[in-house]
Parts: sequence; C-alpha cells; structure tokens
Amino acid sequence: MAETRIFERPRALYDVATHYCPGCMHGTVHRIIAEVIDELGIQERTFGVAPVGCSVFVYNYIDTDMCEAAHGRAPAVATGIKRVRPDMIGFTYQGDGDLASIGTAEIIHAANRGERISVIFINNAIYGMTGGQMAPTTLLDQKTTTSPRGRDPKAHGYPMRMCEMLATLAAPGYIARVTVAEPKYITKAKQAIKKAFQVQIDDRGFSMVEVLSTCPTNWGMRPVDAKKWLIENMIPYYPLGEFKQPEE
Ligand SMILES: Cc1ncc(C[n+]2csc(CCOP(=O)(O)OP(=O)(O)O)c2C)c(N)n1
Ligand code: SF4
Repeated sequence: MAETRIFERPRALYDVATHYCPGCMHGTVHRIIAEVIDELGIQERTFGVAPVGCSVFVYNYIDTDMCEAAHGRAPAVATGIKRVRPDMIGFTYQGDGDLASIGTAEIIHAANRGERISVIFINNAIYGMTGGQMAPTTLLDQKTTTSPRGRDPKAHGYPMRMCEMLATLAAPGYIARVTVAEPKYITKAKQAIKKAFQVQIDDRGFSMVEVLSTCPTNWGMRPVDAKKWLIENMIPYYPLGEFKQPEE
C-alpha cells in the first residue's frame, strides 16, 4: 500500500499565529526546535529560557516548560535550572542584542564552564524589537538607526563572530552556524539543532547553534530582498559550518 505522508504541526508547537513580521525567520526556527523536540521524544523533560527582544514571546509558541530571563541572562538562568534538574534538557533562545551585547559575559562564562545547556542564537545583524539599533553583529557599512552613515570600525568596532570566539574555549561540546534562508539550508539547520540537543542528552557539554536570520522590518527591505541580502552579505562574513564537535 502506498505510504501517505502528512505535513503536520509538531506536537511541541502551540496551534497559534505568531506575532512576527512577514519574512522574519524566528517562526521558522521555532518550528525546527519543536520538530527536533518531537523527534527526540523529550517534550515532557525539556525547558526553554526566553530572552528580551522580538522572541521574548517564544514561550507562547513552544510547548515545553518555559521561563523568561532578564536581559541577556538566559544562559545564567538555564544554568541554575539545569544544575538543580540535571535530568531535564534545557535550551535558551536568544537574539544577537540579547546574547552578544547585553549578555556577553553570561554566554562566554556558561560556555567556558561547559554548562549542559543548548543555546539557539538568532543573528539578524540588528536589534529588532527596539527599532533597529546597531548590534555587535551589524556588518561593516550597514546602516542602522544608531549608525545612520553605516557601521564604521574606527567608531564602532568590527562585527563579532560569536561561534569562532566560543570555539576557542575548551569546554563547549558543539558549536555551529547555520541559516534558514532557503529550504536547502533549513535541512542543515535542523541537523545542527538536533545535534546540539543530542550533545546535551549525551552529557557532552555546552552546545550552541547560531542561525543567520532576517529582520525585514528594520533592514527596510521586502522579505524576498532581505533573504537575498542575508545570503549575499551575511554568509560571506559569517561562514556556515561546524566550529566545534564533541570529542570522540
Ligand atoms: C540592559 C538592557 N538594554 C537594552 C534593553 C532594551 N531591549 C529590549 S529588547 C532589545 C533588543 C534585542 O534585540 P535582539 O536580541 O537582537 O533580538 P531581536 O529583537 O532582533 O529578535 C533591547 C535593546 C533592555 N531591555 N535591557
Ligand atoms: S522587528 Fe525584525 S526581528 Fe522583530 S519580528 Fe519583525 S522582522 Fe522579526
């Protein structure tokens, strides 16, 4: 008998519309996380920590235990929960303003301690929620509301490559960068996110997956142009790939 395949909503994703702008990739990443949770069969023992930023409401979309952390402190909050409940699988969901600016110390030290948590890091090169200010990840010459003439390295420093920085540390088990800009990239993104959770399930240390993402609203672009801009401008500066693998 022919097999019938049905495209279903993941169990771990609530049946609600998201508040994200058209063309924003937060929703795609939420879906991937929910699919991975389903496939690993860990919904009942997973907790997530939400950030500040547009994805502050991720707890309305992913159906696991969820907690909200103050600005940039998601890795610290996840550390606390995981240490008292090491049987649970914990993830943080953080934007680049949250993770690479406000919470720089938290992410570096959580990674350096090898905390058994998985970090999903959305890099859209800008602060989304608060009106498109320059983030540590904003590209050189990129115009934002706080760098209207473009990011100038003399005044603002260079865009920070978080994966490469954290991969220099001894403790992390898995560090990767992906994007969800096109279907061919989504398959790899899902594999990486699944691997990050698996590393934690196997107790092999801290894991992080950075996802190159769009913010059409604050980039001032239509969704299709934003996707093209990401592929043409972000991937060359932020190469995709795996920067740290668990030791054999
Ligand atoms: C210490 C502190 N600084 C600034 C803010 C304001 N704030 C809230 S959300 C946010 C932007 C977060 O941007 P990002 O993490 O890149 O997420 P996005 O909205 O792009 O998804 C900022 C600056 C704050 N709440 N606390
Ligand atoms: S402002 Fe940007 S990051 Fe926020 S929901 Fe809209 S497109 Fe997404």
